[in-house]
Amino acid sequence: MPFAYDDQNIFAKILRGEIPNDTVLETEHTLAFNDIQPQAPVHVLVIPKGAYVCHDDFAANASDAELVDFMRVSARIVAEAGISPGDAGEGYRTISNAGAHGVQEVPHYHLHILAGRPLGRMLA
Ligand code: DGP
Repeated sequence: MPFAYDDQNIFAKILRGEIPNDTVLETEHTLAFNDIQPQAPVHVLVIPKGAYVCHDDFAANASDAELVDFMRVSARIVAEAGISPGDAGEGYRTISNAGAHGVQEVPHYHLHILAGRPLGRMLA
């Protein structure tokens, strides 16, 4: 069954410019902005500009160009924040919540990038 995308979700409104955001990086297919309720000193949300509900919708249905752009933007966020272990940074965590059990609040696919403090062990 195809995913049903609700174009009234808050990130769709951000993408349409109907509500403001604190943009970190924007490309042709991707927008990254600071989370309004940061859970760590670095808390950036990376979203595709296309209408995808969650990770598997995006991963299965986005074009190669959208997928590559999204991943490269996520890498640039990490690099520019200086948090990559490859650059001797302190590291970070990426999270993507999906659906009810994943406790996804906003039904537009997004990747959380969290860093800047020890994040603790968290698998659930
Ligand atoms: P979740 O869907 O549970 O993965 O989390 C959604 C995140 O989106 C949550 O950390 C708070 C953030 N958020 C919700 N509304 C807004 C908003 O209007 N602006 C920004 N920048 N972030 C928002």
